[in-house]
Amino acid sequence: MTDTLFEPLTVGAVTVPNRVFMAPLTRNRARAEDDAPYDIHVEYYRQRAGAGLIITEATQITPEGKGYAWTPGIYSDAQIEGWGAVTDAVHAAGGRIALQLWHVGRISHTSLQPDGQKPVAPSAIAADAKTFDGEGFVATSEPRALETDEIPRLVEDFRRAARNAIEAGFDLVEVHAANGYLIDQFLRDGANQRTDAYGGSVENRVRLLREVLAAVTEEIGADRVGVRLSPFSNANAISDSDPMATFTAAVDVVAEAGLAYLHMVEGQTGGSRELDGGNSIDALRKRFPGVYVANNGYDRDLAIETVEAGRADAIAFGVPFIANPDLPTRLERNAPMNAADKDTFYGGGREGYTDYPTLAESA
Ligand code: 8OZ
Repeated sequence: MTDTLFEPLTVGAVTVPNRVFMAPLTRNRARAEDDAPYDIHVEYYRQRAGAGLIITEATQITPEGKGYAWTPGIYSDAQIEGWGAVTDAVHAAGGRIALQLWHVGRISHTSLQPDGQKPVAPSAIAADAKTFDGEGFVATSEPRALETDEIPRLVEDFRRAARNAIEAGFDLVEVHAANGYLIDQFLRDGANQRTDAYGGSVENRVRLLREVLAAVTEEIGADRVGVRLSPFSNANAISDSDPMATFTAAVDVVAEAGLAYLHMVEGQTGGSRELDGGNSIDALRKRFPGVYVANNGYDRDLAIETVEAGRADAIAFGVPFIANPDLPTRLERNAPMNAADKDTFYGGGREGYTDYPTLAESA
């Protein structure tokens, strides 16, 4: 008998051959002059085409959505062309790939923003967080609060990016609403102190998420759209006085939008899976009737058991996929894993990126 983890699954418009997904992973290797992916990205993603679904690294929808050095975009012709070479290579290797649409909001630095402007956010409250500006780690800049009449433009930026992703050949897009970036900043009262229709009540704080999902699904079809949430993570110093209430409403918005999948970071991003009393991933997950993708700290046993028990439909692996391009094969065979080298996670070229061997190459 095969474990369900290694069996096919339909995710909206695509059917995938296994439930071992590649989680979105920021690697800071885009071409410096135009934030476009190029040859090394083509090779990196092609090597990982055995994933049930690849979800790309977070990709800024506009220059203003950028918060770190050397992250890729999806707003220029050169970027669409670069990503087109990536999707062609993944498809030729038999894979499927989603683009993660990203706006960092206040997690940025003026030196990374167009004309050195302040980053934008729901409120003019700096995050107690750091970013990487290409030379070192720097405190994130104090943002300016978006005017109410700027929000339609922001929603249109997400819509256009989704359209660009389809033009570049992506099978799906994933809206990044996790880890303390712009949409998460609107969701949570620690970052959102607005007094207009986008702040205050939970109903108002989920409004941006609802409008972004409406625009993106209208543009490319709900069966090509997923979303990532991190309800109980404090990544990038995000906070909320009642995350269970906030994310109950947020998941209801995702369910109403009829998305292809819901992807959640369970616990602290890249950290503990423990939740405070009263918080429950399971209770949130049950409110969404579609495909549920679980992430954070899964090993082989927990992944097999979780999917077998029906607690998740697929598992997204991050760090293990950095070091093991053929991760689904290794998991299925219970084969040894390559160790990941943290020193080459962010920035650089092929080293620590495209040089991890497959099982066959190691033999
Ligand atoms: C690591 C470094 C920079 C950004 C996230 C996009 O946490 C990221 C990210 C991760 O979602």
